[in-house]
Amino acid sequence: MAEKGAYTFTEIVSQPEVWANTLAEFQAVAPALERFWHRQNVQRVIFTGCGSTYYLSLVAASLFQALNGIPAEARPASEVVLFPDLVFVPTPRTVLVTISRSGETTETLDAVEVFRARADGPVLAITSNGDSSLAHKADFALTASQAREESVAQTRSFSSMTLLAEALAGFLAGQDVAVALGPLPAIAQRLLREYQPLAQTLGESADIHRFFFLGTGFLYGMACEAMLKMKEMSLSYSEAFHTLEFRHGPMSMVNEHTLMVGLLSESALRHEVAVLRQMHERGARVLALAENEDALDSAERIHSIVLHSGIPAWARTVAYLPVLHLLAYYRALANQQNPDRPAHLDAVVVLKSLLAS
Ligand code: F1P
Repeated sequence: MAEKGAYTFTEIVSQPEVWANTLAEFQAVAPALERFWHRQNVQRVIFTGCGSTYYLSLVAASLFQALNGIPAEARPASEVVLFPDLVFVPTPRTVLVTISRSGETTETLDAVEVFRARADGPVLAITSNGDSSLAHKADFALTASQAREESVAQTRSFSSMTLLAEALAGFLAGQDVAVALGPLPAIAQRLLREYQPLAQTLGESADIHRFFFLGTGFLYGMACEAMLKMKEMSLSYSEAFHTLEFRHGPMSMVNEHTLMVGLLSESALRHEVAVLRQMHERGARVLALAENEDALDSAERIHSIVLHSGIPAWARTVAYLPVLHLLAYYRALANQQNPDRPAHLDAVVVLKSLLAS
């Protein structure tokens, strides 16, 4: 039997290589994607998935709308299925972008059926399983085939599918994807090497009992995914919030056994830093991830991860994640959990169809 967490660790540290392969896979289908998309006259985009891939949908929808100026939103697949009247309106030509590592999650497959019955538009899949039911049902599939995993919790599959969502949004907006996203594998490689000791130290800190992950804009969905990784792998108390929402109630949970993880943007930086400082004054430890080091001073209980990506904000979204994967991995080991096989969790949720009578 493999050593506890061996698959997860390998999958986390292989992200730079897998991202490079994923970008090449995207470039190979980009001309066909362009032909497919421009036949559609798209007026609205709905991104959907479950669990991690719902959080990915949040990231993807915000990036897509920001870059393309086309209304885009994220919905959990179960909500698409159970409350279609709250999702669909008859007029605008809509694309459903379904995201799933396995391509076999029942609710996501059901969402495709509901969409086909309700809306007149195509389905695009983002998946790491190009041979899945979802990929076969879709009108077009973007795959990250090198990102498949042995572990239950998604790490490199999530980040590689995020890369595909970034590439989709950037490419359709006329950006040069190779220029914008090409540096990401090297950036991830450097961050994993440079910050592995910090992730280990914080992950193993027995005095931290509560983890809060905060993000704004594109980074809110990433904060949610970092929260879920911590929860799934290590069974720790872990929550995610829009950064400024944290003051509106959740901050009552802050004490000296809290780690506040702030995924800092550039455009809202001073407001986000103000929240972290306030929680620091209440005794919390802080881990701030920012593009540049001038974001925070180095007070004793403040740790920072500096991205130095040099790429646009939308493109660097995925770069926040790999070190946070390591944080969850080390915390899981410290909590005597096996991150490869988290307790109470299946790699894919297969149910009787929600549409069955
Ligand atoms: C989605 C998902 C995961 C979660 C768990 C069950 O799977 O909800 O996010 O961690 O493992 O499945 P998928 O549709 O992306 O394959």
